[in-house]
Amino acid sequence: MVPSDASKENSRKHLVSALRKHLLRDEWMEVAEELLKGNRSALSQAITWSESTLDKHRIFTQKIIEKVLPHTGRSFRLGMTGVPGVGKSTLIEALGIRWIEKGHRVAVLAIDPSSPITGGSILGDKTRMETLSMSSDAFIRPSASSNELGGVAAHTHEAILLCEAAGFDRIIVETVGVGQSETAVHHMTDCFLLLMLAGAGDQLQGIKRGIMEMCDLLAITKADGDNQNKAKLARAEYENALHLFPERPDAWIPPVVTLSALQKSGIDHLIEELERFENWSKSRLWNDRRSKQLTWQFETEWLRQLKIKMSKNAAFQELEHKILAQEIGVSEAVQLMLCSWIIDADKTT
Ligand SMILES: Nc1nc2c(ncn2[C@@H]2O[C@H](COP(=O)(O)OP(=O)(O)OP(=O)(O)O)[C@@H](O)[C@H]2O)c(=O)[nH]1
Ligand SMILES: [Mg+2]
Repeated sequence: MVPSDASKENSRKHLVSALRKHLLRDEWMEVAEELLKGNRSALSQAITWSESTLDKHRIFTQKIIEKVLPHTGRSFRLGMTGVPGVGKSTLIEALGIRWIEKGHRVAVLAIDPSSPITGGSILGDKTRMETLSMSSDAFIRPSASSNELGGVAAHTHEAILLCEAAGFDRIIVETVGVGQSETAVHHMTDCFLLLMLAGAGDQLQGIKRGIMEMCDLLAITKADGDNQNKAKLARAEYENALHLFPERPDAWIPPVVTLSALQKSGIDHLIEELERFENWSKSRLWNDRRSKQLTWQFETEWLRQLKIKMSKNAAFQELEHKILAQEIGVSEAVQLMLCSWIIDADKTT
């Protein structure tokens, strides 16, 4: 029997779709396999896909993450923050090199929603991390440009997992100390390091209490030359301030160290304190903190995706207008929205 035109067309479509699936599969699979071998180009490619808004790339990312997930989680995730110019990049260079000398592999990620134009503070900064960026045991990546913190947070979380799968066991997540991004970094790391300058005006006034409460370790930077004495004084002052905070659930008292990244002094002491914290944490609330990281990520991500979906929804826009026209209260509007949503979901099941 001669096949009809319709059935020929069907089998052609079937073949094309099977071939496309095969090619797509090969593309992400190859990157995932290379990434697991520690290939930095594959890691870069995977992170680029994870930052893309194309559906195809989202699918690639989900597939890759699913494949590499069993190989993640075995790193020390260090969050680092401090005002512009405090010395973050210079410290990352010194700390990263020292860690590599000790046999680690170091990944540096930036989270900086405040500068969508420069794409994160790291971009213009690679010159301050010249030696580190040339090492084959280092990987440096600026954050995706985005105005929106939730988006950057999601990308950074995925980037952390991908770096871990590629064998990086020391991950530094850097942020400029401007508002919300510290909270995001705190939520996605095991240890939060706050960098402070000595003698920068009225010392304790300038820092938000919230950030000091979040930090696990505080470092006074640029403790060299004439600045050494000021740095010592500042250390005593911050130690006192930190003692006044309520006791933490893990009973850890954040230590204050002084260092000079330029002269490479105090770096080993910082590493010792980081290791002391890691050990302390591992014998106490490590798993709890990791679970909280995932819960926070889950909540942030579903809210973000929900917001994107809702902003295109006609009923949502109508309710928003009614709220602005003061025809309806916010709480009632949300309730109506959820009700119509549940009814819609029921209809489709
Ligand atoms: N004296 C001294 N200067 C330092 C030290 N660390 C950094 N600097 C200088 O401080 C300036 C700022 O250093 P960065 O490392 O770029 O600071 P940053 O925090 O990364 O700055 P942003 O990327 O703008 O947020 C540079 O001129 C550095 O050379 C240090 O340990 N001692
Ligand atoms: Mg910098």
